Amino acid sequence: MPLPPRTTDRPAGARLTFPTGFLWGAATAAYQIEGAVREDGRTPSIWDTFSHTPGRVHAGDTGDQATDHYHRYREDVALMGDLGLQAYRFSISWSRVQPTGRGPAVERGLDFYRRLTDQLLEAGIQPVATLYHWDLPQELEDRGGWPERDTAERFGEYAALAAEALRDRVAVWTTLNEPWCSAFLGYGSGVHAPGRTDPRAALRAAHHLNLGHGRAVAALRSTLPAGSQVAVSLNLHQVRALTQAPADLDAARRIDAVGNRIFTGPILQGGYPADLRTDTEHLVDWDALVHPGDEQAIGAPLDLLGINYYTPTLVSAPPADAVAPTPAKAAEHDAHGASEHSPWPGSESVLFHQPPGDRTAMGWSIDSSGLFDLVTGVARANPGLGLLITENGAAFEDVLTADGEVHDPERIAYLHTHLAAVHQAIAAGADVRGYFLWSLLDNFEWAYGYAKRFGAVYVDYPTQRRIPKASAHWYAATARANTIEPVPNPS
Ligand code: IFM
Repeated sequence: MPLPPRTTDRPAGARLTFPTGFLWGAATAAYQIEGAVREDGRTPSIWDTFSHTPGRVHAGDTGDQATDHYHRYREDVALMGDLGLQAYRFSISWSRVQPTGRGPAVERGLDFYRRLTDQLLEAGIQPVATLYHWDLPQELEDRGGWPERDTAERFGEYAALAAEALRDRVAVWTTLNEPWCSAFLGYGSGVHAPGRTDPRAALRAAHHLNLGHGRAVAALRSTLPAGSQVAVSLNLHQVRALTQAPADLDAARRIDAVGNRIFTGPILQGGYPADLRTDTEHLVDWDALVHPGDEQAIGAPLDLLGINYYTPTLVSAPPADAVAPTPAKAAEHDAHGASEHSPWPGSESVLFHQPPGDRTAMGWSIDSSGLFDLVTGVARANPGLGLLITENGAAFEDVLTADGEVHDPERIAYLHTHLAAVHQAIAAGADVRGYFLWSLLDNFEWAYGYAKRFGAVYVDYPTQRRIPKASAHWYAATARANTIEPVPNPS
């Protein structure tokens, strides 16, 4: 049943109120904020190794200290309380819980998450846990990493340990965060850890991440109390063709296949799409890679789907007379850093374009219509599935001014237009249950190190002082009111 078109039946100028119970939150990830990388039994993850490898991360930045959240979590939870957040999405560091990626849990590692979630619950903030936000224990990478099937089995085991420890505190879980980045930036373009550049390994990694998700869902279901909710967070690309020419439409189809449907196919639609298999059959033998029963395991029913959105993706076919693929060009616009290796196996020659208009400090174009189109499209394809926006936000060149404030009107405008798009999607029938701003704090932005600030709260790294930006105050007021003003000219 198609969703009705966008509704405009509100009186002009009326405020936009979100449904009662809409969850207002903020998100972070372990390696980006925790620091304390050698404490309480934690061992290196692939991001420790990668960030300590010269030339991999801007200015040689590492997550060794990050925002020191491991020691300052009480202060951070108090800040969340001041901002009126109702939910906090954090990730668990696998290397703290199971330092070698196998065997029994390290209680001291789990204790940190017990303390954090106790503190959240005391403050009336709902904890939402992500099991994997890109930080594979290095020892598992040394044994082959995500391109190896065993890593999926290890992930299922780790999920059971984490769930057992936190089952009485955490009711909402997501398995993986943005597996596209883990597979295709980690093993394809190599701009993320572990920095490998092998298209075959990237596709194998994607399947094993999916399988790991399936194993984790099974572990969570058998460990968590009834009523707990299980999800996955995908950075779905809102892919748009530059023109309606068949070749450009085919380029969009290809990127949709290897960017989105490689995950949504088996997770939500019963299996890998035939066109993806065809586009990549020169790289992997899908029949050998996907064992009998894998797609059923991966497709175990979910309670919620997490959607992470930042910017749309505009593509076209290469010119008919192009003599060679242009992977560098493609990678330039992969939204996570340039590489001469493509993160789009099998579709390396597709061209990526920068839409006109305003951009964030990441160079990502600002277009909230992409969020509306994405959410309504997902809702149409998955009737009955609850949706959460598990990440949305923007980096800008924030400056702490002499008055001790950070004035970030661009971020307020970004959040405003994107929240209006969420509201519009709900009005059009999408079952969006909540929104998590990325990010609570400025933090380690992966290959960009500390050069990009996504936080609603400014972090003065030398002193670790937290200063809520103007956008944090705006977001707090919005969350409290459960309402936004209409946007005069949405971007
Ligand atoms: O910082 C990242 C986050 O870890 C995953 N999603 C995108 C964010 C901004 O790049």
